[in-house]
Amino acid sequence: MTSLADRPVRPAPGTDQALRRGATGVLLGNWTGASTVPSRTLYPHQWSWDSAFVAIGLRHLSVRRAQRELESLFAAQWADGRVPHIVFNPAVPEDAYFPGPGFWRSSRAGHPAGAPPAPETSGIVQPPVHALAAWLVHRADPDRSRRRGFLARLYPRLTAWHDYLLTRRDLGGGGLAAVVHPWEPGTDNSPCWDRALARVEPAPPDAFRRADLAHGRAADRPTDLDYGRYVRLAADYREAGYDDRRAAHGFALEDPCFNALLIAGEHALAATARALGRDGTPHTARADALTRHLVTRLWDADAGLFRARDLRTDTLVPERAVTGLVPLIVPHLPAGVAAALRATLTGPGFRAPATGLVPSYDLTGPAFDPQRYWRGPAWFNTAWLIQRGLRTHRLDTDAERLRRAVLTEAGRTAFAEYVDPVTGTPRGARHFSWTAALALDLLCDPGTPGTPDTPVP
Ligand code: 9WN
Repeated sequence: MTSLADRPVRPAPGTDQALRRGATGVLLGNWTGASTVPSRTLYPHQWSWDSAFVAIGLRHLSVRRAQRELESLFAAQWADGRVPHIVFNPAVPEDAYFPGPGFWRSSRAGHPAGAPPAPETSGIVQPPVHALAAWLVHRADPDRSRRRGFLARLYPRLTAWHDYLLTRRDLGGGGLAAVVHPWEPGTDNSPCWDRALARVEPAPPDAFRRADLAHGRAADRPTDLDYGRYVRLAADYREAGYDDRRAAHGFALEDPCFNALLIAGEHALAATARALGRDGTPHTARADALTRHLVTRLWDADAGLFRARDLRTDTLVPERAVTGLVPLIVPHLPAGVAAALRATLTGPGFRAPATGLVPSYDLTGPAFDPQRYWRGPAWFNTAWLIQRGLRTHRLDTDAERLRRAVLTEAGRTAFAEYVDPVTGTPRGARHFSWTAALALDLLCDPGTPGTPDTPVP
């Protein structure tokens, strides 16, 4: 293991060697042998979009290990194409994380929907960052990737994953993928979900026991009432056999971040197909159609950002969140959209007093909370995505400012899970894997000024 830490990473000129060593140490410490836990304490299993972000950083340390990270996740893919949001490590005790494998019961309850007999997984999904991650891992060492047949093996799995989202999850019939649980967009406790969640009858408090409060401060984490609703939604889905055609889906929204990542993923699949000697145009066509639907259904020109659409009321949710800025990663936005997003990003709602990272929710919004999970704190993965988007649209000065903020804040906070945007205090877990991975990525791959940094070669 330690030999990896000693292996020379190709850092950009003038990089901070201590930061590099720190990030490497986090990724080595959180590696379990086949994948990386987000945090040894709070999240002791494998999470879906965490693994994709981790692979993007790991490729600078060990391409082989980055490949394994994604391969171990896709080994737990269901036959219907879904990639579960958690893959449980059987060696970890049931009570180390709630809800654990005993709650989800994927191998039995999910059997009709195509859950594998092993490993146990959750039944919901997370944002599709994987095709982009696989492409970036391939690009880190294309010869080695080809020798191992990495893309050739992953490509059918990635297309099945996107097919699932574009068919079973097009619950609004408008060509976008819907999320059916607040854990699916990855921004669990965002005020964007409040109204839809308020319609859900919470599970009684004595029906479950939270494990997160043993490791995280109650003021940082979701409330018990929200947890009761999370449990109810997940249990209802489980009772419907995780079958999207049977499930009532009391919570169904189209999230701009989730769908923007799907678009970036389709562009990455187009590049992947071409690298495999196949036709990339079906993926490009899909990406173009998705981009049109994203703009038609979720763009709010007056607010200068994308909003989530609640499919139960067929209305846009009024909340302004960082997820509405992430579509900057979409390469072909209509004229004026990227400039409007940049104006919102640098305006009073998202310019934080104590960090160069982007707050998860509008600083001036009614539900803003600087400490609580996705209701204000600034996260590193959204900053990474937005800096990539800024570069895609040749907004290099802003991109560089954000890249530097990721590096500074990752080092200053001991790779915190998130940061209070008002005081700069680190919050949540420390030695958090995607914070380390994405900082490492921006150290080693600062992007080329003036060049659109899209996944397409
Ligand atoms: C539920 C692992 C995950 C991230 C999510 C983040 C948090 C879990 C939790 O941790 O969610 O999936 O228990 O709160 O919100 O984005 O993937 O790091």
